[in-house]
Amino acid sequence: MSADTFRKVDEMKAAIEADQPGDLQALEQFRIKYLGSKNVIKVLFGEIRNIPNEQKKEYGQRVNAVKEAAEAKYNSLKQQLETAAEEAAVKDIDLTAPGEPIELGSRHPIAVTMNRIIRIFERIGFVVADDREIEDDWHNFTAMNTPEDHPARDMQDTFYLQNSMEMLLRTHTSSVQARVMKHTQPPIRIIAPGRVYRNETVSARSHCQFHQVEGLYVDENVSFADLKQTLLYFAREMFGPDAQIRLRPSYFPFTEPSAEMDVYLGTETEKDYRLTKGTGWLEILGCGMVDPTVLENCGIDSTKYTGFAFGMGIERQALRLYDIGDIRLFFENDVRFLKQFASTI
Ligand code: 2NL
Repeated sequence: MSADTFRKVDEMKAAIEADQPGDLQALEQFRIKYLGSKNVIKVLFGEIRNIPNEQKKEYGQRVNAVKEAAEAKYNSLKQQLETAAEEAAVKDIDLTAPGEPIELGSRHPIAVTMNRIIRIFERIGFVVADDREIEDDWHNFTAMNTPEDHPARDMQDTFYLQNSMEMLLRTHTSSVQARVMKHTQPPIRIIAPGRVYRNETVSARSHCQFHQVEGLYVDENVSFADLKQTLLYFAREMFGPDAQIRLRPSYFPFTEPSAEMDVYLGTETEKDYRLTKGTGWLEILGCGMVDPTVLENCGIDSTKYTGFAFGMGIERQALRLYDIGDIRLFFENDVRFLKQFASTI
């Protein structure tokens, strides 16, 4: 009886030696058979209870040797077959074949225009600030001195989140600047570019989403003269060294005094004539001295510090820069439109 059982061990050893898996699939079958959770060697181990006590030790050692032989064979074959498979895969690659061309994309004209504006202000020390598009009522309106009954706060003009009148899609990037002022003491010199939203009927001239660059400079002794010279520098960088500007008195809840700035393009080209309605002057931004209430709202001592701020829309400038007739083209992601800007940086 026990000789029979010993013979089975020898047969198993011979079977393992004879088994020659030729590929990784066959090797996996080998593994399942001899090393898997229900392997055939376990049956041999189970037989140990039928072996007379004086032979148990030898029997156990021989079955162990079979198990180790199976493991060793599996490990060396695995390495061999994997290497062979890798070599076979590489052998079929034609290293002389021409590569797949990578299609070059292009920057969106709004991004190009916005980056140009950012670079101009970066050269005089402004740093980009960025924050969320879904804002709370406080950062978008209250901090900016916009009273409860101001039309901007109306459901008709602002997108509120369905479950809360406290949360909305920001209507300007002033909210970003309010956040910076809350956690930074002057000097502050930032620009806040980004997407903003207003509940407007979409047409060729206006859209419910658009882009803005706002700027803010707060320090001791910041004056309206600093504002004017900063904006003149910007106009000359953006529109050429001969650009002229004019400031017209205006009103914003967050600045006092406030102004709107026009740039002189002239009326020589048909395009400039049309764009400026025959006046030669193009309105490009709103600006003013930051209202002391806004500074105080954001934790800045208005008896010690003053500041100027400005805000401009990007779409109108991009329309002019590229002579585009319809603002909706910016938001339709039509590649036939976007491809035309492939050569811009
Ligand atoms: C416009 C006018 C403006 C500002 C934006 C601003 C920001 C802070 C404090 C005070 Cl944190 N003001 N921003 C000031 C004046 C005008 O934008 O027509 N934008 C398209």
